[in-house]
Amino acid sequence: MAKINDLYHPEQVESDVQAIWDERDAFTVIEDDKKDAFYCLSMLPYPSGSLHVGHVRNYTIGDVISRFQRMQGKNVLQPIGWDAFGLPAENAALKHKVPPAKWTYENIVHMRAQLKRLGYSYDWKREITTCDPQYYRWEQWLFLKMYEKGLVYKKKSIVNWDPVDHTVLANEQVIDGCGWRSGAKIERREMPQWFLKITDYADELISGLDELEGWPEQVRTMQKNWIGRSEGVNFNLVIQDCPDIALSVYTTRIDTIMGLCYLAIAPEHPLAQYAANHNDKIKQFIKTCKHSNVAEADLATMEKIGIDSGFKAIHPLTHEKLPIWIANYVLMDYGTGAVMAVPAHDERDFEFAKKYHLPKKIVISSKGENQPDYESGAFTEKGVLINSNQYDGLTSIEAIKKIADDLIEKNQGQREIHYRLRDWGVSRQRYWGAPIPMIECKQCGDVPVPESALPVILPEGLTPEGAGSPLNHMPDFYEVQCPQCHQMARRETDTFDTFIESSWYFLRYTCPDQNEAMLDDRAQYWSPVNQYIGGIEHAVLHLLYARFFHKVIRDLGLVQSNEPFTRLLTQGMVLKDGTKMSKSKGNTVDPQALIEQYGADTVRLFIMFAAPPEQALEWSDKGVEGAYRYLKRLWKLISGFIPLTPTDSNMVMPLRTHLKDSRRLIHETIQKVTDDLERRYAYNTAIAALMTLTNHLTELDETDKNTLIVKAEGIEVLLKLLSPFIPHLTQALWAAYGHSGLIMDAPWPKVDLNALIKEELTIVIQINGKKRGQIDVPVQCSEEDLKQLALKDEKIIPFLENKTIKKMIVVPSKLINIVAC
Ligand code: ANZ
Ligand code: ZN
Repeated sequence: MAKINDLYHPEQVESDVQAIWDERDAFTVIEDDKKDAFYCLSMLPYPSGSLHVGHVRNYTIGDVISRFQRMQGKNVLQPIGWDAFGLPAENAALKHKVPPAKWTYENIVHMRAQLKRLGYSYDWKREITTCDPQYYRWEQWLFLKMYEKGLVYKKKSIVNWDPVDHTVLANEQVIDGCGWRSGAKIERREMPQWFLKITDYADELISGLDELEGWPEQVRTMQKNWIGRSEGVNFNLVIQDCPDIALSVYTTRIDTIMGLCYLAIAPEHPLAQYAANHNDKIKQFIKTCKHSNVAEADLATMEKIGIDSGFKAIHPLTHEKLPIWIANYVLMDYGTGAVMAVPAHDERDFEFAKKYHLPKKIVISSKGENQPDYESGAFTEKGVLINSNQYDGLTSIEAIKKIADDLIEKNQGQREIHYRLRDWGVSRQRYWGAPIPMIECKQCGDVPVPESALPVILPEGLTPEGAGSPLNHMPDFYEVQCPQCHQMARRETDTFDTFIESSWYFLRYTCPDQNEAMLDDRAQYWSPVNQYIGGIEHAVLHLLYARFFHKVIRDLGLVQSNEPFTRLLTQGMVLKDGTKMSKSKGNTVDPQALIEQYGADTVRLFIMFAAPPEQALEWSDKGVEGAYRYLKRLWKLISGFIPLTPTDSNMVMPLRTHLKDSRRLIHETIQKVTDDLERRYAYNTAIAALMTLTNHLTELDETDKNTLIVKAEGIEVLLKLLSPFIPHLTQALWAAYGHSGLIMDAPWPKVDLNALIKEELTIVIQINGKKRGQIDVPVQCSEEDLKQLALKDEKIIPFLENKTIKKMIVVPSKLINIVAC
């Protein structure tokens, strides 16, 4: 047996153990059909400079799961990489005048070292950096495949334009309607951009959610709401004196059609544009709308403004003439860009009608009563139709069907399904992203870059200076020959949204060295990811885009599964003094300093012990110290114990009761910890149970043979069960006990069911319902024996003096109640 220092020196222990892992290449994993694959993935970090506590939490959870599964005999893949494109690198470039590439790569070097210091069991041979052309060439390739399949199109769409800096801004760069650097009022500008048809998959993205039983319900609901499927009716209206422009509206409440009082159209609607040509006031109004960038979420609360277009539409059923208003609360890219306004039954229409003194007509009543009073606001619920001629008396549900049927029969409308989900605009007018592999030719139009010319490499040495992407000032980049007609043409200088890189990286980890194809058979072996771990902030966009890409890649025949992530764990925030840690609040904790002070194992243990993974974790310096003190005690217990040789380990039977209790505790702990790790994600209670076992084993200090044997068993179990949490300490002591293999490759302990059997039970004795004592009895003790034992108990006898026993009630294994008076 190697000599063990009886004091815990985490720095020494951790660097020694990490050297052993390196030497043995312990974290490299290869595909093996004889073993069950388990793919455990934590969301890849953005290389912002250094790890924050949230990262440490995310990655520790992932590492505990990976190590646990490995000890269960699974072939475990746990990779890591860098989400390396994005805006912060450009901002840093502006500030420090360094190219984004240099800043990014330097950050990666630092953060990689931090991850290694924490002892995470990543297969570093599979590391991915998304700004590496060998990575993004395959998403360019995928984009071309999607283009071939009709899943890509170009469309004019609105961007935030900074008129001073002459650049497009991301939404987060627009603060209170002004550019973050220039302070100039931001304009809405239309620019041609590339879109991916995620809406083609909208139905499957909803129905697939049912398959995802391993996801938090909350995340599934958020995705469902985001996709926002709605069923409604689209119908056409004739515009008086303007036969050339079509007006149709989309409504989910066709039952309110008799309450239609005016029409509202988006400022970008062709009719609004037409009206503007003849009217300066309207022109001016549309210009004002351009300045306010409306997100869909703000529609309800924004100030609603509008102007009468002067045109009138004919009601399809009553043939009444209705005014057509241009209104900022109608979105051009939802439905038809026009709304049938029903002020009595829609909040937005109500507010607008009130402001502009437009009429309202009540057509739905809650119980079929005649003149309900909806003065205070709109009545938006469904009910019974009134004031609706032949439809009076129908319920909303009946009317929605009947009126739709009637309109369809008269060829005036049709049923439609709409989604709130928009197609995914992937063009970014930014430098630090993957180039979009397209060329614009004056003769041929948009021409895809031929596959053989991939990757389109982003020049790395540039430093953006604020006035738009430097690619636009680089003819070497954008001047190219058209692949079709060989005339000079212009390469696309927009880059991909960085959500693209994170939409498929989990598949590329399975075969990162494959240079002939995007994916190979290994993707089939590993995917889908068995366990995905990351922040709730990615509940909608990242997870939705990744699901979309996975389905597209499936349809290309490259994987077979329908969904990318079988189980999902969303870890909670890390708080300090009850608020979210943030640089601006100055309440951050630097994990690096803690690792230097206490070692990686202490930090890992504290994080897993302080809270269940899905809940918020309140940071506590005292808690960190507590974890450290526990590890010192653990070290002392184990290093001070001399393990037995195998020939020595036969117990002398029978075992005394208290040693049976010890064995029972050991095996109950295995059972509890296994269940906590496998099913419940309850790492904190698993650690609490292991601390209890540690205390128990510390108190077991006799030196007779049986005690030593039981203690040896307990210590081995303790080391193994703790090893996913504190891999360094446990490996060091494992080796010191003479094991040549790694503890991470040791099999997870098995529960000895015999050890769980309780031989004695503690039974509470009550007299007239009050607890008066307790006795230990053999498990097989009969009811009759139990009654006799209770009556003879020393504590009980005095209570029964001069009393007659009426009856005795036994609750098996728990208590006996003596009724006496
Ligand atoms: C008449 C009506 C009466 C409506 C009523 C609601 C309540 P979802 O369910 O999200 O699909 N709408 C349609 N197109 C719009 C656009 N481009 N911009 C803003 N609003 C638009 O919502 C469909 C409802 O949103 C439609 O049903 C329409 O208002 C409005 F008592 O039509 B409704
Ligand atoms: Zn051409």
